[in-house]
Amino acid sequence: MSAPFFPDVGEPIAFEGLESDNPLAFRWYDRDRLVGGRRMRDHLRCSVAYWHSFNWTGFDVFGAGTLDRPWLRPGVDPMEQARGKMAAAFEFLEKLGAPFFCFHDRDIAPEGATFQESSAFLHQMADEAAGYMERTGVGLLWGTANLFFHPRYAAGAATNPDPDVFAYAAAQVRDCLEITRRLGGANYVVWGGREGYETLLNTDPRRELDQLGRFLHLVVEHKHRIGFDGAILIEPKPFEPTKHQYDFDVAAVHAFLQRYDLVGEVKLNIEVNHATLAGHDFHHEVAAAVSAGILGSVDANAGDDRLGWDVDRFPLSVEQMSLGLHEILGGGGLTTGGFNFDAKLRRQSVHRNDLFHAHIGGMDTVAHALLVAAKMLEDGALEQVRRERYSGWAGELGQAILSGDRSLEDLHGYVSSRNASPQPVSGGQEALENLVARYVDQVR
Ligand code: XLS
Ligand code: NI
Ligand code: NI
Repeated sequence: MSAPFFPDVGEPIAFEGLESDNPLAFRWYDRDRLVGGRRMRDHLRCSVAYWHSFNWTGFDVFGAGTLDRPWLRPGVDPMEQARGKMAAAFEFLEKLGAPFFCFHDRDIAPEGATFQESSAFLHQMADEAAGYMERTGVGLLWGTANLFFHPRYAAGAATNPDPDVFAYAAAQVRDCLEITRRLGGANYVVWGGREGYETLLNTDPRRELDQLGRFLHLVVEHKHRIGFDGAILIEPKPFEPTKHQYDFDVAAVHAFLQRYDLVGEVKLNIEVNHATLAGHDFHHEVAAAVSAGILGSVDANAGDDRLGWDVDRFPLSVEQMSLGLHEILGGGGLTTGGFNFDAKLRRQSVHRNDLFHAHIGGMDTVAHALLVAAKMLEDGALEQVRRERYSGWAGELGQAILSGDRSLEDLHGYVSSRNASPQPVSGGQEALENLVARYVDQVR
């Protein structure tokens, strides 16, 4: 087991443009191209998810691993395996030219026999990572603690009925936050995979939410204590693995942040397929977060129209990403956040090069979408329509209503005295959909 792990790719993946038929080149992702005065790479802040790309063998609930991943060979000392995995990861990151990666603590370091041993393993692997990051210039978009894999977390971490499990999770987060800070992480993510319930028959949701609120406060307090200047992000997901998760969607998390006085301290990491699972779409979730001022980052993947679980495909829909990016840019763009490909290969994509094809496709999709969104914004394509649509509210009646100057009684008088009969106006949806399609096709 030794480098190079990706011998078919010698040089970093280059931008070759739309004329290129080289499958190992970017057609849209032109990292230094200026888009609205900002480099494409700085707009998108693309990131590779360590867990799916380097830690997953292709196993699923019905079958064993399929992928060619020599660094995951069983029967090797776990720390030696972790080092091999990291060598493979940074070779890939450097050759792909992605500026960031993301990890769970248990992706980069194995769980030891005791908490202390796990903690020591994690700190050793963080030292290794620091060396690779220094040499390659790759940054850390976010770190996170895996609070869902180990059997101790079967009934949740912060929402567990046993306070000892809460304490264990807190201790794990304390270590992970610490190494995220040390590695210059731009964010720290909390995904509550088992913060929910399987049945209400044995669950006290009020108590569990209070526990979750307390947990988040501990994370925020510690962040300030150690001087971590990244953002704390919650990642909404409605269910899976549990039947119901408290962080259901953007609206539910926003209400949670308000209820526990965490607005201003915690933002959101929105995942495309989690939006779909919640019965929304990505566009909706991003718009909800931008309008509430709580957008942090994006996990860019896609679901499958016919599968109701988190399939985590690499994103291919330029339209979907363009609409999300249009909201993001309209809200001022990403600051600490980025586009993390929380996406995995299909189980039959067994060749190591498939990892490159997948990420190239994902980065090209978001790059193309960025150009579409920026151009639509520059042209005011939707803004003008929206402004016009609400123009009545700038008039006397609209202003008086909004400023609280009209009672129900007043409005009754207003309508009956004029015998008013407002007429419907076209929402123009089809024309707007065609307009978006034209931008997708025409942007270069
Ligand atoms: C799972 C989540 C997970 C988080 C990180 O569905 O997307 O991968 O992003 O814990
Ligand atoms: Ni995710
Ligand atoms: Ni997910």
